[in-house]
Amino acid sequence: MSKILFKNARLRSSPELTEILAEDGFITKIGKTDGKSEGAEIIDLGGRLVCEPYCDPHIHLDYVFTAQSFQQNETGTLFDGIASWSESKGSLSKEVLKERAKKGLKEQLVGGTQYIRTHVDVTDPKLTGLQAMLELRDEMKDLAEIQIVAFPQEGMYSYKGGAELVEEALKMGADCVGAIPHFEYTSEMGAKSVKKAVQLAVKYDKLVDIHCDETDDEMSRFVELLAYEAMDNGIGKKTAASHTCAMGSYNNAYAFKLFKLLKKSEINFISCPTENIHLQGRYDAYPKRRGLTRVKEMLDDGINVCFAQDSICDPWYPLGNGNLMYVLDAGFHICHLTSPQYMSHALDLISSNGAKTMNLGERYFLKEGNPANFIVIDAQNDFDALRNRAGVYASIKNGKALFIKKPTEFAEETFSKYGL
Ligand code: 17E
Ligand code: FE2
Repeated sequence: MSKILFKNARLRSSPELTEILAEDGFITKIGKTDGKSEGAEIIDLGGRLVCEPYCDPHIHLDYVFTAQSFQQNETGTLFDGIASWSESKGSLSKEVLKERAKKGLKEQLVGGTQYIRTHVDVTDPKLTGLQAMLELRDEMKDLAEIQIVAFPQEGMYSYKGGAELVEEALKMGADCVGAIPHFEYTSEMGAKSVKKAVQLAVKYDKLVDIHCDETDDEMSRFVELLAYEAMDNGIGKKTAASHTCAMGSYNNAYAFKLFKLLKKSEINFISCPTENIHLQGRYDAYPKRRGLTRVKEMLDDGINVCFAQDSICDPWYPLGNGNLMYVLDAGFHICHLTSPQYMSHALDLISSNGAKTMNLGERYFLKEGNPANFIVIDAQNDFDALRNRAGVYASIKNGKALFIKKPTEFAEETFSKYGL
């Protein structure tokens, strides 16, 4: 039987220090443990902030670290990213895909992420990427919970047999249905793909996550169809719209009408700030659009929005390291979230809002009776964490530390001489 007492923990909900007792991988007490902690191993958190693990609901682990070996994306557009990937993807073996994905996953884990949704390209008759990710999901289950999206990168209908490959991937064990309506040859094909995705989700009891309107084209309006179809089929909460960049270009008259439906449908939104500030605006001269969805306005309206990494060194985005704190920092700036009401809850965007999107349910939260999964952040509160882009000091999974970093050691005599 394992028993660990985490002392001097600071919860996000209160500035007072407290204690967390984990027994056999579960949280048995939050608060003063008195006699209950006798015989426990003690880990002193030094007053650091304890938070539910970060969630990254949008990453492409089958794409990571391909940027350098593939044709350079000179224009930096989404479409040239897809062209570069399409040209070379056939050269990747399952083993290579898995090795690269593991490297990406490790960066995510070290950044404090424990819940991951990976969008896997299934427009490949051999479904090599899918097989690699299915194996990865099982092999890594003690380190991270991974959801797999059957994502037709080259289209459900523009790629021959795309819709069938998505269905096959769901039968093989993918957790979510994907689509890419703005990339299909015609808007009719795009609409058909959205309807098909929802139909497949209902048929196989899966979640939905669509790459939706990832373009500055203000005419790209698939999100309204997705929201309606999800609502009409009773799966709004199980549905996510990723990117929705075009919403940043909609006129306000349309956006206000749209928001009523989005709210009612209860679908979730995933914004990828670093990728979309990089990919969008590429066809603009000045003024140049930011290319992000309406994060602030949706939050104000009570619509669930979260941030995600999307890429680690792939044909779409040459940087990225899986550290969601950097993504959060970028998103806060780009979306004008830098005022107290957002900054005091900043971490929600990379933790609980992502968990809601992933349909993790109550078991995700830091509560007595739940699995002891949490991270320890080098900060005192959300504002402090955001301002300092604070690092994750420790990540605890099922009561065991995945890592604990060493605290910074100051050159004492130098700092104290100056009274610091
Ligand atoms: N594929 C896509 O369609 N959009 C993206 N942002 C990435 C891959 C990274
Ligand atoms: Fe993506």
